[in-house]
Amino acid sequence: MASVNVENLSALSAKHPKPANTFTYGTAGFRMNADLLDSVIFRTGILAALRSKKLDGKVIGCMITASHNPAADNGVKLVDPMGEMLEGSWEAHATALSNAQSDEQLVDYIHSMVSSLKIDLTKPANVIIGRDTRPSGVALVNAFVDGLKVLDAKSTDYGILTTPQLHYITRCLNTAGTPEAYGEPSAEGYYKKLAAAFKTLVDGKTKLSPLTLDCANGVGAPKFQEFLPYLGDSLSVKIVNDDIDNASKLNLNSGADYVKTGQRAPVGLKLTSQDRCASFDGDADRIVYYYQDEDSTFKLLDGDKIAGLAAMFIIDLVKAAGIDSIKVGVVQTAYANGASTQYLRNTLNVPVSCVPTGVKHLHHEALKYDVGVYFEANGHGTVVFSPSALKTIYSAEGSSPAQAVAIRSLRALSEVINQTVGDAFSDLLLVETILTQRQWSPKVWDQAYTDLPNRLVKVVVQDRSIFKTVDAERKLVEPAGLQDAIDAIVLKFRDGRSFVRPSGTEDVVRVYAEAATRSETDELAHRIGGLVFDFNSQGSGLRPR
Ligand code: G16
Repeated sequence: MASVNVENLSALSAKHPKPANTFTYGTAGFRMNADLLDSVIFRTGILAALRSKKLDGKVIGCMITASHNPAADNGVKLVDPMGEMLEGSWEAHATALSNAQSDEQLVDYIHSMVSSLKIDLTKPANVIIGRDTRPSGVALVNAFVDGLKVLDAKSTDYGILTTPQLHYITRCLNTAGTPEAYGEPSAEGYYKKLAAAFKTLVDGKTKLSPLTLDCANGVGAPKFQEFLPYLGDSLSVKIVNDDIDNASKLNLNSGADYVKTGQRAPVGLKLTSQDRCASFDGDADRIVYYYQDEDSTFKLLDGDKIAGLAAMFIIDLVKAAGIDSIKVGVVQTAYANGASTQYLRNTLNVPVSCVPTGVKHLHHEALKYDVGVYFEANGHGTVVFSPSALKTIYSAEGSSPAQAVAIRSLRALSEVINQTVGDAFSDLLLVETILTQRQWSPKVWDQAYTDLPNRLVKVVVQDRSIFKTVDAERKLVEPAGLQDAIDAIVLKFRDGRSFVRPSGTEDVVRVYAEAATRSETDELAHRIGGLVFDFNSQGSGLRPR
């Protein structure tokens, strides 16, 4: 088939009419109220088939999820063959296909891609599909499969999975039988790989007290339950917020985003001073930890704290293994707490890069290091080992028993970490490994540095698309004048820092603020939020303050 079968496309497309809305492939794919998604997901199916054909039939992943968003939303993201996010340049094609106004425009765009990207439509296409627990997921999978049928793509539906499991399986399928084979391509294979590595890492160490795990009433709950038998008695976990039968409870007053944004414990979890707690988000690709201090203060251990812990541990391990030629680097976004960046640069002496929000940006930057630790403050991140670092780790023998132990730990660490994408299960095991090996409480972990007080607020505006940023999202260039007004306010606050950017997953503008004290931070966030709201809701420039 050298061109699209237009009759077939029209028949399938008629089942998925496009509403009047304009769509954009955002921070993590298309994401919005599920009622608007049918045509978008159908067309994303066409794109997935084209992507697979372009890559000689390699398996492309499709995850139907809206992650941390409310239950009424849903979304779709595509996964490239090695388990990473869809190549950036294809996002524009996804956006264009989703906005084609007619079948003719759709066919024309497909043909323009075929010709400009030299896609051979006679090649096979293979796509796998996973979804989270949202009730809207089933119909959206069907819409996606209809899109695949336009180009005769072969699909396998893996049903309910966490997002990172879908990334893992995609990579396993594409590397099977090669020297880079990543594991068995199934949820079971994933559990076995992670559990075996974790058991090696904590072998012979005194077990920690049980961890309380908030699963946001999402897919992480049944999947972690499924995972527990593989971990055996190596780890004790008490799962809370596991009600996936009541869809409206998904992410409601619970989960990593709620805990990070509100800096408070989720519902369904009574925090006491002895507890070590963690929260997943709705599709289990983010995790944050927390505990309560003796004076009953809530203490958050977010993605920045996890990055600091992981970097510290890996640096120590490569030294202990006698292979400190391996250099560690850390990637953050503008949301990283200023104190965390200072700790990484000045105490751990590691290079730190800052990139725009979205794990796709962090992942690419992290690949530049031998071992790249990347985490967003919201708890989304992982560690990637370069092929040469892995070669060094796997060929090292060590000249003392202590070196041999460290080498064994590094190998197991590269297995316990899901290197395809941020993964709450795998990150949990990484943190538990370090705390177990060090016999640290969360409080000891927290002592590495003290966070500057910070506040994240969402501002609902008329049109978030008018907000344009540069400098890794730290400065606004549009609307004109707004950045100057922000700067003028920030100057009045001790250690003040604030930036404004449009969300790529929710219909809001996010405002981040940091200052010397909690009350100054709250005031700064409030004033910048007010500025943004006034500007866009009135559409008439800045209100004098
Ligand atoms: C997604 C992305 C993250 C990003 C988050 C918020 O997370 O994968 O990298 O930090 O959205 O993005 P934004 O501020 O643009 O809304 P998730 O867990 O929702 O898939």
